[in-house]
Amino acid sequence: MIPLILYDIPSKLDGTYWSDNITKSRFVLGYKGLPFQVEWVELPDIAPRMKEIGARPNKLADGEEMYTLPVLSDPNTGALVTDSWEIAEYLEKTYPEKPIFSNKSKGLIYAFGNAVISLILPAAKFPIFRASQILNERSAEYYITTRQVMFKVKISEFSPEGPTRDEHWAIIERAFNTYKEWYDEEVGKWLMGDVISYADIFIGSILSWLKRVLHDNEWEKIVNWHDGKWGKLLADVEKECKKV
Ligand SMILES: N[C@@H](CCC(=O)N[C@@H](CS)C(=O)NCC(=O)O)C(=O)O
Repeated sequence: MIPLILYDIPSKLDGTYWSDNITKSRFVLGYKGLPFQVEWVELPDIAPRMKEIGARPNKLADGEEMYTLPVLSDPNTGALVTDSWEIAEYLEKTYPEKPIFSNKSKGLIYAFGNAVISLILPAAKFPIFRASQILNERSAEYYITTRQVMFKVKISEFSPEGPTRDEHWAIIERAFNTYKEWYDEEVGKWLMGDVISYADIFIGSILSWLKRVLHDNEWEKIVNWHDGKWGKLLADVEKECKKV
């Protein structure tokens, strides 16, 4: 089998990867045991590089088009797939062994992912601010400029220490309290009990992103909630998905 190619954004961190959306694809590839190589693309180079290889842009909520990563190229089939959800669907359809949407759970997991994001999104400016600090210089400059336009505030106002940061922490903690309630509905370490699914990969990718972009003492705070549940879940997902 020819290795697949995953297009990812580098950072200054050890191991380089950081983005939650791209980690979702890495985990699915790892879980399914598919060989792959990574091509690192700095943020300002995504659009020209994706145009060059013929990848399609993503559609944003407002209908605008934007080139985003992850993009996956599969030289075994000629497929070139944009967007982490479509990549998961493509890999499941093309390589059905070791399913990530068992028991026809794709629709439910799609809804689950949206629910997960909607709870944490109001605090996103905090991890986004931290992400701006771990990117390589060109990407950081691009990221800060584009996110300032997106949120219509200066990066220094994204999550200043004090009441704004405290509110972000309160939102994140409430989100994880709710995720915990959902996990508690089943016996077993995964959302679906004893079978790992894309739902766990989704949460695992968010945990991985938080662990990577936040400061160590900030990640420790999350690890200390719910008797260490989130650190353990991330370690379990990484183990199943052969941390790459
Ligand atoms: N819905 C997309 C979102 C992907 C996305 O937003 N990717 C970011 C990196 S995490 C990106 O490529 N941004 C490009 C830019 O900011 O120009 C997915 O799940 O793949």
